[in-house]
Amino acid sequence: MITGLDHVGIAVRDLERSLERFAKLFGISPAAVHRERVESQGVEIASFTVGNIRIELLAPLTEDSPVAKFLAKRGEGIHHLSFATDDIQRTLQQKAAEGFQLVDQQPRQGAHQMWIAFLHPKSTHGVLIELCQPQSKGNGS
Ligand code: CMX
Repeated sequence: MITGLDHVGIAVRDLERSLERFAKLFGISPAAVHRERVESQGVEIASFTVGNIRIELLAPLTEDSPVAKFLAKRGEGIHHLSFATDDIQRTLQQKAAEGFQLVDQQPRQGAHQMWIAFLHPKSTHGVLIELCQPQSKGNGS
């Protein structure tokens, strides 16, 4: 079951400059920013919380990563919406059975010690949807 919005992913070219800008906008202190490299996804992230929603800035680590392709094709902006699920494996199976196109057949390791898996934007009206589940709440299989 999908239980709520976990975070909004925003693709950026320059992580430092965009972080400075968004930190000013939302009044975020450097200590409240989580930084992480997710090599498997080819991204470096900076994330922070506004109210109860996490904002995740994503900058590409390599030129062939999905975020680099996105920036080249569409420019900076909202890259994905991530929704929390209490059982990511089951939710993936259910969404596939309902006709949604899976990017990931199996959950993968993402930032913040989460299992993550994507649904293709072609099957969700142009919005890249991520499902996520904390690794502490199950092994993703
Ligand atoms: N949102 C909406 N549409 C998107 C998109 C996005 N984030 N990324 C790509 N698209 C669209 C493209 O614009 C293109 O549309 P058109 O055919 O109309 O031009 C279409 O999807 C295909 O795009 P593509 O550039 O040819 O890219 P691919 O098919 O090779 O890959 C996708 C698209 C979604 C499968 C790939 O980006 C992917 O696997 N994404 C999931 C992984 C990911 O994004 N990781 C980074 C974040 C990691 C994290 O959060 O930790």
